[in-house]
Amino acid sequence: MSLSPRTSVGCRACREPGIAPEFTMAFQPILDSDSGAIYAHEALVRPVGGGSAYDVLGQITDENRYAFDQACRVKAISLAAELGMRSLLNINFLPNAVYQPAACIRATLEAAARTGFPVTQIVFEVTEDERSRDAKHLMAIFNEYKRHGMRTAIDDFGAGHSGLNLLAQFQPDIVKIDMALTREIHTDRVRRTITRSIAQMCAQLGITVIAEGIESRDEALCLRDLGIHLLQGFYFARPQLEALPPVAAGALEGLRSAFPLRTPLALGAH
Ligand SMILES: [Ca+2]
Repeated sequence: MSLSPRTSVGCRACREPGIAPEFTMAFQPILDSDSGAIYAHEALVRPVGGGSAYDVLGQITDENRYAFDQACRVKAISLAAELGMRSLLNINFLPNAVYQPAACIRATLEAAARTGFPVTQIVFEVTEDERSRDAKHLMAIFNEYKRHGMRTAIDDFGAGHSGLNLLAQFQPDIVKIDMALTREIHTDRVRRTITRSIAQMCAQLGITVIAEGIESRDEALCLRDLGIHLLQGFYFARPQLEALPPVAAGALEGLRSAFPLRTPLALGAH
């Protein structure tokens, strides 16, 4: 990243936005496994017509990063409004594409106003890799988003090195636990111990926890035992292009049949 985020480069980024690659969004639901309701949908970048996110992300350069980041937000909000999304909308953003937090949020606010999508339903997710570069800059962005009533999330928590450091400086609304911790968690005592500690820590800080990358009923049940009921992953639904996919028939029932009338166990009970 050659651009310094807090310089007047931001003005140039707005005047000379570069050409962003063509793309669209797929959506993946995040399930509230207590109520069975959809808590949120995450918007995920895809090539038009389908394919891998990397087909698009591989075309991002320093020149088009700003335009791409802005276009992602507008696309996600427009599609969410078109599809009648009633849940939260999680948008991944690139902190290094934001130069001046107040100016760079304008297109997001305009897209929300134009489409009638409530800004209070928007959650911005940021990954550990990105944020570790400049925590102060990220906090300025997050504070600006909060000022407008949007929520913030730390993505891929537990996959990198700086999560706890950042958490000490800034508490987001949501922490998303990375699939590196949730994969096969029911067979791994160490992963369970770490994840339980994260859940306890977040509960004490008033932060909502989502577990991502859930691919099996056993993983989902184990995470519920650890006190985490917001779940995302292929077990419930694969991302679907420009659509809001339903949760797989039987997935929620699969959880309920294991523990009828179950409420999440008290943290620290295991
Ligand atoms: Ca994400």
